[in-house]
Amino acid sequence: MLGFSIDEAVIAGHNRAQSKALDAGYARLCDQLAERDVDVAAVESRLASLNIAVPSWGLGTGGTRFGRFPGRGEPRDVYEKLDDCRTIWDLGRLSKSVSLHLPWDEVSDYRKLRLYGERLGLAFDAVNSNTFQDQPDQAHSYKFGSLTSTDAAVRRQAIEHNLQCIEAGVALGSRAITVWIGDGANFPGQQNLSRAFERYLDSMKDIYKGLPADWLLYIEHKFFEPAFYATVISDWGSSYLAATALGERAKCLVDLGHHAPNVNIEQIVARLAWSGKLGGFHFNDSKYGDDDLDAGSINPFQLFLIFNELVDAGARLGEAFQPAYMLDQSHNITDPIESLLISGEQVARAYAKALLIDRTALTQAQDANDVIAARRLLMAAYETDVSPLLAKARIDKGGAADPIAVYRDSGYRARKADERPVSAAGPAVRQSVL
Ligand code: AFD
Ligand code: MN
Ligand code: MN
Repeated sequence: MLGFSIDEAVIAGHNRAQSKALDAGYARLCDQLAERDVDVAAVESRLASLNIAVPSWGLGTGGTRFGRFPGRGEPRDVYEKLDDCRTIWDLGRLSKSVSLHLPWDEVSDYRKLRLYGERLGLAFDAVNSNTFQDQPDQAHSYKFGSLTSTDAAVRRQAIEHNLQCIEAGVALGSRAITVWIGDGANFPGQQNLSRAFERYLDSMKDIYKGLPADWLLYIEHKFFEPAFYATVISDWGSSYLAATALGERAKCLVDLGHHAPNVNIEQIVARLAWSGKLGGFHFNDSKYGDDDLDAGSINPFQLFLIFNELVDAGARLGEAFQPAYMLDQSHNITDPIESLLISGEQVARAYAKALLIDRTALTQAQDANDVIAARRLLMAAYETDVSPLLAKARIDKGGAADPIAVYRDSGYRARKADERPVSAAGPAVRQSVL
């Protein structure tokens, strides 16, 4: 594995060619920020420690229920996915960890996989379980639900799968499991809404018992699909109730695509942060539903407003507040590596802008009910072009000034197309994205 990779010297060469323009842009921005009394060094140190995990399932071309249009040179197994993660890390320096999905990434030896990841300088983020699809060798079907099934044997099978995910995660050095289920009802009357939730809690209690002491369990809610009438864990309220019933180490995970259009997601973030139950994010963007488009591609302002809440909560709650950041996207018509690079940068951009907000002045404006002043303070931060800060953060960590340009010039994908001839079975990809 690994094969072709982009040489450090190539990245350094690209950076050198742009260094004069970059330095000038950076100096201009620093002058501007100094006038606004922004502590640039503090912003830089926060940016330097940002990590946004890559979803293993986002490294192959995604699809919809209508079809999939695979690209050339896609990773064919989890090892090749790690090779691509390493490339994303080399260029963007924002995503040092990868979030695996079982059984899509199943291997016989997780310790060997861990060593391989470590050799590439990568770490393993939360493991994701999958009880929303049947696997060829499984005894019971999830057609009518998994953790909430009316059949105890089905529930037991789904619980065991989650416990096996934890076991694999322990071998990988992961510290969390994310549970998203597709369980629910398509028709009114199909399911007793209260009893389904009770069965969910019973099953999750068994999973929670199997959680190592230093692990977190993330509960991911989603308002619809594949269940179209009622999803068991449909919203942050259900997620919060479940996380509270389970205990301290159960937290809520917010996937940006899992809300009805127009829902005020930043307010949900504020509530969950306030209650101590905000576990983390799946970043993506959408226009209609769970579109799984690239983060920041449709509504970058919403992403900024979410980070405004996160920076605000971080200032109040201190070091203990460490939500996990992951991308969850389906790259149907773009090169996944390019989409993931751009998405990571969009998340970092939203964060950097939120760090520029003058919080003392904002609090004063809010307390004085000075609506326009408060808005202007937010806009002053949002309208600042932080590109020079982002580029500097990347370069300081050894990344590329312009990751996409280096990636394209390197011919990486064409080289991988030669190294990874497509087999008849094709790569494991996510199967159902609307
Ligand atoms: C599905 C869900 C959810 C989840 C992902 C991985 O909608 O976003 O995080 O699969 O299990 O698309
Ligand atoms: Mn998700
Ligand atoms: Mn989703």
